[in-house]
Amino acid sequence: MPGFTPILNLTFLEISYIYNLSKNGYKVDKEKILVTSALPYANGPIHLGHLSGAYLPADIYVRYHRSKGSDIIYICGSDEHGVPITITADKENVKPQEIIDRYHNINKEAFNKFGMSFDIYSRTSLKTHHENAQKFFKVFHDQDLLIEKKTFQFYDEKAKMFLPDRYVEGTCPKCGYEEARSDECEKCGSLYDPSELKNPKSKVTGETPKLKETSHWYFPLGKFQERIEKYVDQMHAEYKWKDNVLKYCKGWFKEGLGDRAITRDLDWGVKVPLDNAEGKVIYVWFEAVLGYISATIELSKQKGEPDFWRKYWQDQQTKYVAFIGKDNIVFHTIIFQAILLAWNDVNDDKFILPQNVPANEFLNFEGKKFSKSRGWGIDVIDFLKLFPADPLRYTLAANLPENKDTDFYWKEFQSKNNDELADILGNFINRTFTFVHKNFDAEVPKREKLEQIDSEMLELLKSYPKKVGDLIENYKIKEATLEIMNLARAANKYFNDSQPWKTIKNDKAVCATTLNICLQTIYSLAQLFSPVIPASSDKIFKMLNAEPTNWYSVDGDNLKAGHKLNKAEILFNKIEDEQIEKQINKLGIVEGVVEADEEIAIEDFAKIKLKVAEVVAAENIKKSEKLLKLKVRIAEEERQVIAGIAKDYKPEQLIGKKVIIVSNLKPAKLFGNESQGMILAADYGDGVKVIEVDSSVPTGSKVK
Ligand code: B3M
Ligand code: ZN
Repeated sequence: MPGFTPILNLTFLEISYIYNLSKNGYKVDKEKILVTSALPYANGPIHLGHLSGAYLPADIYVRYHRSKGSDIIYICGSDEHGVPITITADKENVKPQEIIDRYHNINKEAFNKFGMSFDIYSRTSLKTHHENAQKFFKVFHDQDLLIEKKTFQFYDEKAKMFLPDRYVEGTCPKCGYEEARSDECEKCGSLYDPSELKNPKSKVTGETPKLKETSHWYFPLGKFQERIEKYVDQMHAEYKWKDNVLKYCKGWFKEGLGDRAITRDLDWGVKVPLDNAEGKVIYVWFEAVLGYISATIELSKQKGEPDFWRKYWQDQQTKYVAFIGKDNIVFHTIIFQAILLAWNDVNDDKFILPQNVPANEFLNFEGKKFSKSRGWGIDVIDFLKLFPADPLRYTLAANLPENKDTDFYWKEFQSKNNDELADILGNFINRTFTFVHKNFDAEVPKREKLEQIDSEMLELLKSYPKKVGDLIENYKIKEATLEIMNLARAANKYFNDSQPWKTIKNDKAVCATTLNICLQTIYSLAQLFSPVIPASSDKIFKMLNAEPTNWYSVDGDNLKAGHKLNKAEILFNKIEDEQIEKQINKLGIVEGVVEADEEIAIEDFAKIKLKVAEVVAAENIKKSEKLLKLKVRIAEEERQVIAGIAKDYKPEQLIGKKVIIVSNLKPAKLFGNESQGMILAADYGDGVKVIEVDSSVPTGSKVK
């Protein structure tokens, strides 16, 4: 097992390499760190849930470490093999290559726009990766580690093919879940032999598949169990693994690790590098984890430094952190370890193992799971066409599913942007800049005399880098984010309590001190927020006309008196209710698909009285862009209805139309006008259309 014990006999050079001294004398570790995020399948666009799981927390961690001066590389890329890809290709009737090219590019762009700072975003279809994965396979095969076994596997007679796991669905032999995969149950997490699956059905033809003989190579995971258990215990003892991750591993150990097939009968993937292996590829998970190494080798090639990757993967001083979502735990805590241990057993160039695997739980969307087919959720690439990345980064970071599943709500996104980024952070920066530009000629005023309130604020600033840094290093990134915003809150309070608008008149020295400290605080906020909202942080530095420094040199004394500031810029634009409502209304709408709704009884429906009405008058409502005031006639009766359709109709377009009204709705007041009913309209996300009734139907007719 590779050790993580520190080397004690260091030369002076090594010491200066490992430590660099920050400005204020803090000794800062110059750690060497390798970070990976799970390689997303290139079979569809990533959505917000992916970001919260394995990407944003890793990016914040990496950006923090760069700012601290750590020697860190961050590796990711597309996972381009396996059945998820071929299923998508089959559905669209195109070649897998077309699918991976499309989604690799879309996801790469989405990550880029989101501000992910990978050192490389590679892909497993590259030759570098195929060669690397085959090398591992070949070494294991040549060492007689792999076991060739004849097995029975599902075969679809009609499609004339062996069916990979995900092409077969049936009932889980352990828990009875009816949509279980051929060898793995999503519901209870158990793995079993495909022959144990009940009521199997082929997903290709819908037929019942037959078990047919084939042969595969198996990796003896069991041989490594003892060592992996010890490793997990040791890592947990030293680095405190997360409970969810630990629990998951223990469950696997209890079941006992057995032999796992690491080849498949498929033609899309990394070919098994043996003569007698026509039509067989390496199991996607076996090669995907090796994709992290391949991507780093690819990066080395790009740098023209072929051995660069070894400086991280094969230096026992490197700390390796693998960020993933909870559905990928076993592959990163057990299977990858076994592969690396098996390699290390027979080779001199030994790999390090992950020091931590901080898996996150899931992010849901407005109370439900993300589902493309039900139109529930939003892809990153689409989101970033509507709103900038930083408000999304901040909202997700403040709500990371670190210990339990969390939800993204559109309304919460709006309030995080408007009430926190704009009203707390943006406002503090804005009022400080306005004041300094007006009263101190856009220069950092001199700190002259410190009152208690000033010393306290400076103490707070000094304490922050370590406070936030410790949280990030312990993977408490959500808490770190909340703490940074707390500093902005404290800053506003400091501004208010110091009352510079008064002191400017009666004690200019005190006022100068206040504003000096406010500007130092802005500097601190720019640096502390830089991992979370990097683009905004850049803007703030630009406004300050200053450069970032080492994380641990941020101490309330970063701007010299007399330093000239630039003009203030708008950092965060407010998000209007309508922008949010439009998105909420789009949820659940999929063209060509009927959304599955909750059922109600006929009696429930009967409570709603619908009648035909004619619009006899219509006018705009002052100060409202959305509402129209209508007069409608229902038989002999006339009513006033306020309808939210002003964006789609001019008042005169409605007069004379026969519409449907909910006639027994409790009256409500909107913008001071009573509404005595509701007009039915179809909402298609980008607008509404009122439902019209044929003009021959008399008003007052019931709609049933
Ligand atoms: N592609 C699963 C996923 O995208 C898988 C991760 C591979 S990490 C080596 O969730
Ligand atoms: Zn099950």
